[in-house]
Amino acid sequence: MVMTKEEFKKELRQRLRENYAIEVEGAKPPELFNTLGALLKAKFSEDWRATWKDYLVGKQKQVYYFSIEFLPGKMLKSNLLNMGMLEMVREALAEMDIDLEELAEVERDMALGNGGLGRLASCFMDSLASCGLPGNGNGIRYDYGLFKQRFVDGYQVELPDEWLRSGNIWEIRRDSKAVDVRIGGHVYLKEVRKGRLKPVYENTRTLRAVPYDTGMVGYGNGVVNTLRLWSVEIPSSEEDRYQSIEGRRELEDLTAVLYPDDSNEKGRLTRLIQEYFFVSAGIQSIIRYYKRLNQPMTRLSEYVAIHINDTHPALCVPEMMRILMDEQNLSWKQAWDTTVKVMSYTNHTIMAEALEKWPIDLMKRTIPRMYQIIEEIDARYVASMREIHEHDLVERTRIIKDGQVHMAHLAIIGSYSTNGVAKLHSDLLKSVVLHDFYVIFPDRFNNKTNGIAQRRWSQLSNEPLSNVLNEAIGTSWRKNAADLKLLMNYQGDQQVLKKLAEAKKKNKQALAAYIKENTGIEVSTEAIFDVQIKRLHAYKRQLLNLLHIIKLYLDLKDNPEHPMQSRVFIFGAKAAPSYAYAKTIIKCINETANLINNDPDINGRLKIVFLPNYNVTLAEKIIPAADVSEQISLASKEASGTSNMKLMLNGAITIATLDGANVEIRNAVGDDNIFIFGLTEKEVYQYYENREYSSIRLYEENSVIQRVLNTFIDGTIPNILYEGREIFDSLIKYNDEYFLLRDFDSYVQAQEKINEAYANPKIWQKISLINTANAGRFSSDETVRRYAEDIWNIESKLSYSNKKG
Ligand code: 26W
Repeated sequence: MVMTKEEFKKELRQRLRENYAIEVEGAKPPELFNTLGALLKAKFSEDWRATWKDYLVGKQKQVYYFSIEFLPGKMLKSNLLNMGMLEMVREALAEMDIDLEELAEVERDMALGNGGLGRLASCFMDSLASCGLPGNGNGIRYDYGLFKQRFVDGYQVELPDEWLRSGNIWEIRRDSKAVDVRIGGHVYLKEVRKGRLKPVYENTRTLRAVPYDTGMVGYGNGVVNTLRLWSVEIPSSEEDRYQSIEGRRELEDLTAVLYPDDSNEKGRLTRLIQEYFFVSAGIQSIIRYYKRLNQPMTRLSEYVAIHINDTHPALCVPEMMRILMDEQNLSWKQAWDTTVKVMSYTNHTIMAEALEKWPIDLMKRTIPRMYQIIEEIDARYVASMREIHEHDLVERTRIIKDGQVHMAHLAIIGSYSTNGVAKLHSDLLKSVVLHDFYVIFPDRFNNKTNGIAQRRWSQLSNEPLSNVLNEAIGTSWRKNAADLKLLMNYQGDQQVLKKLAEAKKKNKQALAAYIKENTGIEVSTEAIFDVQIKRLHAYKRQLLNLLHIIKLYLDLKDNPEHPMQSRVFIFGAKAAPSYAYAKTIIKCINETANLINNDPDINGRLKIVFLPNYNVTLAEKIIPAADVSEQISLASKEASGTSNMKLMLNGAITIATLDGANVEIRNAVGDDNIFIFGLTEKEVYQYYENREYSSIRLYEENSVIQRVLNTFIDGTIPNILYEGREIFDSLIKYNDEYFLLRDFDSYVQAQEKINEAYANPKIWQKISLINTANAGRFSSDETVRRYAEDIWNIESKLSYSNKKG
């Protein structure tokens, strides 16, 4: 596949002439980017077709990863890296006075997700292809991605992300693969022959689902899998029904926008239609493909695995039942046994408000056939379980209750595997959140700790570090992240430690330049770059981070001579537009930043930088420059976290509660190489048990907390008259739901330990090395291999073809 520099230059010139009638000398970044993209797509399409053919001819079992969110970010450099062309193309372009980085800037972030769940899905797509595993993504092609964030007077303002305005070079529209999805209307069952009921639909609406395929290129292995994203259109059969523009827009708007909530289900009609739309389209296209294998439908699970990424695609269960019964004439039992053997489900959050529960009437009105089947699943579940389990347990676990359809219950009952995304989270699912289901289906519960695509999060975003690693331990880590462990042999090697420090400095200088350019704020690279990057949510406790900063500020105001390690606190965080409290915290952080950044007494020793529009590409700029990784959620609340793994891989040192995957990061590096503080999840649950948490008492007993909190209402922090009161009341009047005041002191102490460690570069750099060295286990290559082995029972193309011989 790989071409020589000369061949590349020749083809690029040729394509520019053909597509734009221009010479390379006259070409601008947008034309160059599109031409380069088209050239690469043409190159990997050979492998794409071959991969698809091998899977078909080999009748190889494939997994279909259903996710309502995917967050690939930019793909140019990732495709170049995985095609083994990055260095060659960078040089070839340079020889034509073109800077590859400039072209990469042109590409719009593909931000079809909110945060952790969506990015994990994209890391998995990269790892499945790079491990040669037959894995496909199935989702929605939103016209508008996650909103763009701007700060106006410190407030978050949302702007539409029209990412498709200048087209998307990576996708292929597949008209021939379009399918119809039926919604609305009424459905009743008519006996067509003895004992065989068939649904009859009346005044339904038909949506045309058109797939757009994007190649998921594996790392240096010639494997190219498919990410299929569906877009809605008016079916030609119903053209006359949509004569008015608004009528047409109303339909086309169904998949226009990504819902920007990442932890609060809204129960909106359009969201429900979105969930059914990509599920039905996806399963129809899978069954169409499966028919080409000429195998009985009852053996579907031997060739197809469907993964339900959180509850958003849980309608996969009743939709598979509909197709197997209504279209493939299987009996209920045959259909059910087949469906359960095909489906597996991952839970990504324990937050009650995030668990989807759809009102019965909304579902009945919108997807009547689905509701009919869910009702039958629920009835048969209750009937079968009543024989073996006590009544209340069955009632608590049934799917339909108190007027709502509990989507998590549907996903668990309708699949053979339910996993959490970190050990602690999976244990909490079994012991607390889904304990009733664990009692009923103990064998279905398992853990699959999250991972990250180390190629993007080190090789692509941190070349200074990657070069030091290549020099010290060779390049095997690029293919096999576990080899990062070889770096442990250099924890005492001053040369390597020095080079690692220089790489970090280089990245800090690059970020400092970006901060200056985009915010006007001057930051010193001598300071600790302390980073908290994740969605804004009360349980993630960005507010606790702010309370600590205010404490440091007051200390310096009290005693400007006070020897303090200078720090730059870097925040990146979007708040769901309807999440008022989160937006209040953003305002308070920005106003505190104005106060501290411009206070002559502080004189630059403390800086707060809230970078707007945090997304994948900004993460790639911030993470390599980070010294400290803030993972400070209240124990038990963060299912896993993945920024913690990315920051660790890039040599940042973690200050963390024992929550989510932080526990496994601590196990990996040892207590000397991480700064742990705060309540454990057991202690948190104890407070829930004995209902003894009293923030007012903590406030009254702790003068430091008093001074810090009073800055929110005594005018010390300007321009937050309402917001300051809201924050103060949330902590004192409403008893501090996420125990910030309880963890404050130990957090401050852990931060002081960080100052001490940072004051000794040798110790600091050694700890940083140990974190990078032990980050290999958090590669998503590892994670998907475990899913493949333990859940999906799929094997890599390589091992499969060897076996088939
Ligand atoms: C219905 C609204 C909604 C939308 C998205 C509810 C919940 C979600 C996601 C499940 C939230 C999410 O992204 N969860 C994060 O998933 C990551 C990947 O597993 C974990 O690392 C994070 O801890 C978890 O918060």
